[in-house]
Amino acid sequence: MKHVPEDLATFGGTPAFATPRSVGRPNIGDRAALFARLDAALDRAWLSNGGPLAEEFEQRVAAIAGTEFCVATCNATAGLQLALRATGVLGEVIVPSLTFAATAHAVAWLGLTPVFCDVDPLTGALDPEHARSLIGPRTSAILAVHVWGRAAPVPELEELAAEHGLRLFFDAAHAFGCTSAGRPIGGNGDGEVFSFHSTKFVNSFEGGALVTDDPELAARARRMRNFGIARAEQVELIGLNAKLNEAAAAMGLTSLDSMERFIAHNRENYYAYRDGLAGLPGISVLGFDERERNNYQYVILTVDERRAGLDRDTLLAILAAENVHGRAYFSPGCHQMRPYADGTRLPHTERLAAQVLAVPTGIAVSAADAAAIAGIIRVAITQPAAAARAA
Ligand code: T4K
Repeated sequence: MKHVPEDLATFGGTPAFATPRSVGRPNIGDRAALFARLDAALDRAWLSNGGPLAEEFEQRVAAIAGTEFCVATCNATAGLQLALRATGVLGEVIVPSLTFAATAHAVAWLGLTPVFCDVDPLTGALDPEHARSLIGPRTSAILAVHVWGRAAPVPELEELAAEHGLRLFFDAAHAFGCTSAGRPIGGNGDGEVFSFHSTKFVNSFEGGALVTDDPELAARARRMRNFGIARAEQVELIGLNAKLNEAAAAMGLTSLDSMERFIAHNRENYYAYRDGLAGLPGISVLGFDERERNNYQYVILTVDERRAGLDRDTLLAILAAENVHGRAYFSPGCHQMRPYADGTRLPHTERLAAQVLAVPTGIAVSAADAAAIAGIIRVAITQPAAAARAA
């Protein structure tokens, strides 16, 4: 346990952890169950193209999302592209800037124009009123994000989309297993897309899923996922190869088996951070609404330099010296990334992007680790000037 700044590794103290504690360390479920599924797939000699494991994965994801249809994909980026393309979206798509680049890239890669929207200054959720001001003659869709697993303002966005005849999608990459107003995230708007990337709390190595209650969208996306093939040798649509293979599905199913354990573990870590950081000036832990079901997979702090005496990047460096690898998720906002920067300014996004810090969680991090990491932050914030000089 660190008590005074001299204990910090930046001052030459011993690093708090001998091995790294990192954001995004994969949760790994029951290896025996995984290997049994892989064995069965090898015995069947059916490794991709709608195998039984991928189909079972789709059924289990749809049940959790509360949707009629699930189209599993090789990753969420492809899932977003299928959703947009299968519904014939053209022109401009309103997206938040405070998100991973994939949200904007999915739009731009299809030749559509992402129009960046500002966010709520506290929660980081897309601001429906700013979105309204961005709607023009070329706008055909809104792609909102349930950033860090907290729901976007679904009812306001549904109203806005209906008022202007826009398609509405949700990038739910972070929000698998969560609810919004008590309903599972999955069935909102025209469709929602989950990520099952290795860094997500339920992972399939790489993977994603488009979930929807719209039979036409599901059918078109399913064909487009497999080169637009309707039946053998009959290509009806321009498609891509976005299928989930059987090895990925085996991992996905094995992760689903342990999902409740992963959530309970993440929740404990979240409370260890929240308790350990309570009352620290300039440090806030983004809360979870306990009336909802949450997956607790991202523990997000904001570092207000004026009150904390340290900026986010200095704190990241202090933590790195202790073998604690946080991430600035998401910084900069997409509107300031090279492919998109055109001088647009989004004040709330820019402030949050400068302050956000994701701290390590997941099963590779114990609640005691989380408490120790909070302790490091407490020492750094208590003597900010000295810690900043050293970092
Ligand atoms: N929409 C949103 C809002 C998203 O956040 C994402 C992805 C997407 C869409 C697209 O989903 P996918 O198409 O990927 O399904 C990582 C992930 O690659 C990315 O999936 C994720 N969001 C994003 C938030 O994080 P990077 O570039 O930060 O990854 P990287 O390689 O720096 O690794 C992150 C951390 O995880 C490091 O501390 C290392 C650790 N790690 C990573 C991997 C892959 C491990 O310890 N083991 C591993 O196997 O993007």
